[in-house]
This record gives sequence, C-alpha cells and structure tokens, in this order.
Amino acid sequence: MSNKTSVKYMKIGLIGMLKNSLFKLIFLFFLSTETFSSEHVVKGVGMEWKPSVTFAKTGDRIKFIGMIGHDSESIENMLPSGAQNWKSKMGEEGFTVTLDKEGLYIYKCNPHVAVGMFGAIVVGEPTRIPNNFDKVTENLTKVRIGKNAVKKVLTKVERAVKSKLAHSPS
Ligand SMILES: [Cu+2]
Repeated sequence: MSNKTSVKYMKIGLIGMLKNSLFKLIFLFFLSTETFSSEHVVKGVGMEWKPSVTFAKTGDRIKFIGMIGHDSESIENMLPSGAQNWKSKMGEEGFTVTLDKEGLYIYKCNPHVAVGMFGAIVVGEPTRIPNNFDKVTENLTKVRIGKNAVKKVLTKVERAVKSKLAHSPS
C-alpha cells in the first residue's frame, strides 16, 4: 500500500467512525426524549376537548389540534402553584405547552366557555388526587361562566384517578 492510499483509507476510517458516533448520538437523543418526556394530543371535537382529562408526566408536552374555531387558555387559580399560564391564538393548530409543575391544570376554550368546553390535565402520579385539587375546587367560585362544566371536569378527574388506582398493580 502506498503512503497516499493508506492516508486515504485512514480518512475513510475516520469519517466512518464519526458517522457511527453521530448516529449513536442521534439515536441516544431520540431514546432519551422518548424515555423522559412525551407528547399528548388534545383535540377540539365539536365543542369539546378530547380527551377531557389528560394524564402526563412532568416535562411532557400537550399539543392542541382540531383548533378551527377554538383557542386554548389555562384558567388562573386552576394551575399548580408556580406553573405558567398559557393562551393560544384563535385557531392555532398544533399549539403546544410544556408542563413542568406537578398537579392539576384546568383550561378552557374562550369561544365555548358557555357550552362548557373545559379540559383537565393531571401531571404527576396518575393514581393520586392532584395536590392542588382542593385549591382548584375552592376557586370554582371565581369562575363566572361555565362553573358547572368545570365542576363536571373535576368529577371526571376524580373518577379517572380512582379508576387508574383500581387498575394499577400493587
Ligand atoms: Cu371551542
């Protein structure tokens, strides 16, 4: 093998190694995002959010689709303490929020509060009633339109947690 060709082969070998480690890195990246956080989809269907109760882990993303005629806004006093409020634009397809705080989040669609378009997200242990559940319930008095619909969503949260508890191994 001449000097020139051996240099050439060394280069190819090096590029191969780099490519290999790059692929490994990309693979690990996807693996880690897959392991540590995930995306949940909430869809506007008619004048309802589906699902009405979403269970997530800290750091997960919630993506809103089917947004024609809808928006998504968190309700003040109905989020875990320290959690960021959110508000999408009207019809903002694919609007995504990342939830960093454990607890219960209640959100609404502004054009449809009167017909009860509310939803809930539980971040954290799905078999335990969220730590701010009572606080959210107390703050029901501050909801002007759709109070009963929010109450209904809270009942759904309670039921969903209980059914998760009933089906959890241990
Ligand atoms: Cu709506």
